Amino acid sequence: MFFRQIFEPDTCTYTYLIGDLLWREAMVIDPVLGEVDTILRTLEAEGFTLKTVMETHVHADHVTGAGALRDRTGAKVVVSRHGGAPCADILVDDEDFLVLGDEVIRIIATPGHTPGCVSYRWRDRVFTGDALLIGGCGRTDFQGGDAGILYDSITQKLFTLPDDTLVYPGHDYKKRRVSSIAEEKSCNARLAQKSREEFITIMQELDLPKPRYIDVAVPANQRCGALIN
Ligand SMILES: N[C@@H](CCC(=O)N[C@@H](CS)C(=O)NCC(=O)O)C(=O)O
Ligand SMILES: [Fe+2]
Repeated sequence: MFFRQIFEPDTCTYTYLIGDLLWREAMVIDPVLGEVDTILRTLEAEGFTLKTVMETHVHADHVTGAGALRDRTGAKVVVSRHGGAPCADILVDDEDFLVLGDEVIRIIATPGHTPGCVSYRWRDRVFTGDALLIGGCGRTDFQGGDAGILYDSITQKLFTLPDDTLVYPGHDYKKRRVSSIAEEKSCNARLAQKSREEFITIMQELDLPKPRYIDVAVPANQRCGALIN
C-alpha cells in the first residue's frame, strides 16, 4: 500500500495521500492550498496519477487545495452532500463508498463540528477530519456546529469501530500523528467516561478565539478553495 501523512505547520493541518498499487492511482484527503506543489511532486515521484480529492468538511482555518488540484490534474472533488460546497464533483453520504483500483474507502457521516463532516475509513484506519482529534475534538461554536450531535457521531459511530482502528485526525496542535479508537475511548479528555450532558457543557465552556483565517477560508472553501479577490 502507499500512504503518506503531510503536516502543514501554519495551521497544524494533516493531509493524507493514499495510493492504489494496481493502477497507480491516488487519492488525497484534506489538501492545504500551500501544499499543492508538494503533493503533486510526491505523487509524481512515486508514479501516481491523482484521481480523487476528498474533503472531510468545509474548513474554517485554512484554504483547501482541492480546486487547485482539480485544475492541475482533472481529479474529482468529493465533499459531503450536507457540506455546503456545491463546487464538488461527487457528493457523498453515510455508508457510501469510493473505489480506487483495489482500494475501498467507506464514508461515515460524523456531523457535529459542522453538519457536513464525514470520516473516511480505509483498511485499518479512519480519517476523522475535525470530528475526533487526538485527545480532543473539533469545536462546535460556528459553521452550524452542535455538541450533542458531535457526541453522538463520536460515541455511536467512531467508537463502535474496532478498538485497534488507527485514528488519523485533521489537525494536531502538538504534532501527534496518530492514535487509535481504543486510546481515544479510554483517554480522550472530552469524551472518556463523559455523558452527553457533560460533553455539551465542556464544549460550551471552551471559549476559543476564532480561527485566524476564517473570514477568508470559509467563503473560499465553499468554492473548493477559489480565493475571492
Ligand atoms: N489557533 C487556530 C485555531 C483553529 C481552530 O479553531 N480550529 C478548529 C477546526 S477548524 C478546531 O476545532 N480546533 C479545535 C481546538 O482548537 O481544540 C487557528 O487560528 O487557526
Ligand atoms: Fe474544521
